[in-house]
Amino acid sequence: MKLKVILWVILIGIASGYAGLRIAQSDGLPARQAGVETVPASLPPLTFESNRRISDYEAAHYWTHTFSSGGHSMAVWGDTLYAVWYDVRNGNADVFFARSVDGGRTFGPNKRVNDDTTTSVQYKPGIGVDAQGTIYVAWRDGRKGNADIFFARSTDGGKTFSKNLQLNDDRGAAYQGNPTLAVNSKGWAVVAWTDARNGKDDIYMTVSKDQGRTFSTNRRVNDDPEATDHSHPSVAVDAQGVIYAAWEDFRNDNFDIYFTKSFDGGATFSANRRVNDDPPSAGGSAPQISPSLALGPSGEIVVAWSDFRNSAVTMPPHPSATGEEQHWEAARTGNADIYFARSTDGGATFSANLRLNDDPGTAAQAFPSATANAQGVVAVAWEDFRNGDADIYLAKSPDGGKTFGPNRRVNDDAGKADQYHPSVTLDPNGRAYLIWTDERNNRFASRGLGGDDEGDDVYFARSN
Ligand SMILES: [Ca+2]
Ligand SMILES: [Ca+2]
Ligand SMILES: [Ca+2]
Ligand SMILES: [Ca+2]
Repeated sequence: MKLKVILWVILIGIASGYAGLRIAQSDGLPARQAGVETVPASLPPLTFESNRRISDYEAAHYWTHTFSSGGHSMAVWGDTLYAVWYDVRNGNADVFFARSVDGGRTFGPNKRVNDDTTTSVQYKPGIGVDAQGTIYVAWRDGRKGNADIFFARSTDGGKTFSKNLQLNDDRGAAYQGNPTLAVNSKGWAVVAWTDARNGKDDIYMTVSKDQGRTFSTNRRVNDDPEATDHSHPSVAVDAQGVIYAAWEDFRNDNFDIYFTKSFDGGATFSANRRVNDDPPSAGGSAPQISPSLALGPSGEIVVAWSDFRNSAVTMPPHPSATGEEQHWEAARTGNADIYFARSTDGGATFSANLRLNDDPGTAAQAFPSATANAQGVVAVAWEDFRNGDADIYLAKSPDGGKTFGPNRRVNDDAGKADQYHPSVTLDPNGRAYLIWTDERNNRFASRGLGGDDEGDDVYFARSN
């Protein structure tokens, strides 16, 4: 698998004339500058407990991924934590679930969520939990011979999951993938995904207003039916049922982050709005990808994404059905940064974009996961190459995203292994919980020698 990925990266590099491949990112810069700490008074220093492996197969024995569109594959409910990912321990990719009932000190056995008995593949799950503790999971599923969006829920805290339900309502064999899921306190579940039923990639959505028993007719979210590429959505729904969505959008012939909302439960959507503020003429061709959206307690809408405005990288559109690995590797090239914007007027306007990573170098930052709690704490996690290999970093805001404390490294391994695809969630006290894909137990990857074939693990950390 690694060889294939490297080949793709080389091909992309040749095609785009870009020479700054991942190998060139070991710039030897220190992890962070000394003496620039700017912790807001209301935030204690951000430190983490020892990392824990939560995938329960033999370490580094299979490949796994914690990727979920929008970076929402971890959820918290009281002292209980839920995480989902996919791995190949059964010889084909399945969705797995783990639960901790003690705030992350220990996790129970991993549980498979998909109920097919074939060798079909299940990918990229997202998770949510409502105020009653009902757990919702959506993922991409190949059991019908093409990519579809499937769903299950658990009303017993994850002991059992419901019979799986297909959410996309098209007939035929079109690609559906990269689902993202959000729930609100009254048991609405919103699922959006990339959908090729019209012959190119659109964003589609469905909504359940009965705790996941039934779902609405699918609706297209993007308002430019002629344009080619829309992918990687992230959604949120507030207590009143207003739905918010962001995604990466190629309507301007380069990737931008677009946003919309729905006041009628996902039947209709507002005019789509661009969130990134780089000017179209100067650097406006820079790709913005991988949005993650969350809601604050006072109606704040926060969005984090990966941004190439400080980099020479261009990223062509690609069919989601075949281009995901290319896209993942391209997202990790150049001087990609994590950018952030917030809206306090319901998405009518967004703030000036803010760069969240505080490294002085030109390393890549990619795949942000944004979350907010009911007290207005915002956290954003991402994968970060400032130390030469991929690490997980986190930045936290005490004030709904107005200001952020310094970046903190989350993973505690000493080697050169890569850590990928974080998801973060916050409890009411502002404690952060994260999962990610970790190669530290891979004896080749931990020495910087590659070797995905040896496998990787799902790791977890919580902040102090
Ligand atoms: Ca399909
Ligand atoms: Ca752009
Ligand atoms: Ca960067
Ligand atoms: Ca690392």
